[in-house]
Amino acid sequence: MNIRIKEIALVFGLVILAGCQNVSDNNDDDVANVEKDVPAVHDGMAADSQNLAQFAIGPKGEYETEDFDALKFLTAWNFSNLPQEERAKFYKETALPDATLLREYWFNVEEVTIEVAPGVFYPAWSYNGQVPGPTIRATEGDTIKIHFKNNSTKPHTAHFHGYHSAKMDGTGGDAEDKIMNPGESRIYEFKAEPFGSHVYHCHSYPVSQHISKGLYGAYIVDPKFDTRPKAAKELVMVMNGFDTDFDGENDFYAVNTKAFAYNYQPIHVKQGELVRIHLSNMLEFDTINSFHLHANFFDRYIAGTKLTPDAFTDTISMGQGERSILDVRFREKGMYMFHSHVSELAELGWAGMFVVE
Ligand SMILES: [Cu+2]
Repeated sequence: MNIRIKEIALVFGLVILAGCQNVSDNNDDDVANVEKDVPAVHDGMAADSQNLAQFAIGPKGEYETEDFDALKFLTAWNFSNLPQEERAKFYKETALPDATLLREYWFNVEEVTIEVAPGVFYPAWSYNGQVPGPTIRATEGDTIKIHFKNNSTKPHTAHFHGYHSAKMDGTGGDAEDKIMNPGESRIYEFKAEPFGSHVYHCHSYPVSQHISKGLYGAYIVDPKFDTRPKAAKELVMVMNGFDTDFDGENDFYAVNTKAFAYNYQPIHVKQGELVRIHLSNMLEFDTINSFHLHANFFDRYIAGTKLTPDAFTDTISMGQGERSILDVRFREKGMYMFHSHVSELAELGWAGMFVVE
């Protein structure tokens, strides 16, 4: 981490602390307005210096573009974020005789510049122009058919976690499993199974480069017979990061790409309702990532592949490629932080806020 990045980390770290001071007031603009709330100096020099420092440095800058709507991404799957006419170009459902669905997706690999922190732009490789890529969602037993086109300048694939044949692996390992050169197209087809909260990503080589550049997304398979409590709200969170100076280390971290996205725009939920988070870790370069929720506990379903929880906790750690479903009911109204409990990652962008109403 270079000195400039450390300075940004300090500023963002203070943003988090400043955000904590506003729990009593649920105005979305609070975090951006903390500089107005500098406290008066009281007795006790050291404590006041600390307070002043934490309040005097507020968030620096605003996002310059609206290239990716991190709030919409939370609840968008199967291209549901697009207007119907546009959506039909990328997603199609067909009922099959066995009462399952054929779900077809059109995936284009494109090179795009994305804003990963206010004023910080990153040359990404993307599925359909966005990082993370579009969330795929099906019911166990459905058929997934991906119409894959490489519209970029490097060879790419799509490798889905879940059951599939070797020729659909997206790794080039099978004679029929071709890595797609620039301009080439192919189809990936497989049954949606097992149920769980999975991921997909490019498996072209070096994989570390193709993942760190942004080629990944969430792939959710709902159980055919679901005995879990029904969720009132479901949220897709992909933990990621960006090496903006290309030194093999991440400089910014996030859930869903934009550093502090949910500090700028907190996630609104209702007291007592069941909120289900599909959490995955697609962070390259760092060996561990984590999720911590303040003042509440959640049921954790590892990989979402069972109908009974594996743990009841407020903090989990996951390596790259791991997933969990987190079921939480917020007990009290107010503003609650969530962030990586790897503190450095939180200070560099992987932090956000829930507003419980
Ligand atoms: Cu790739």
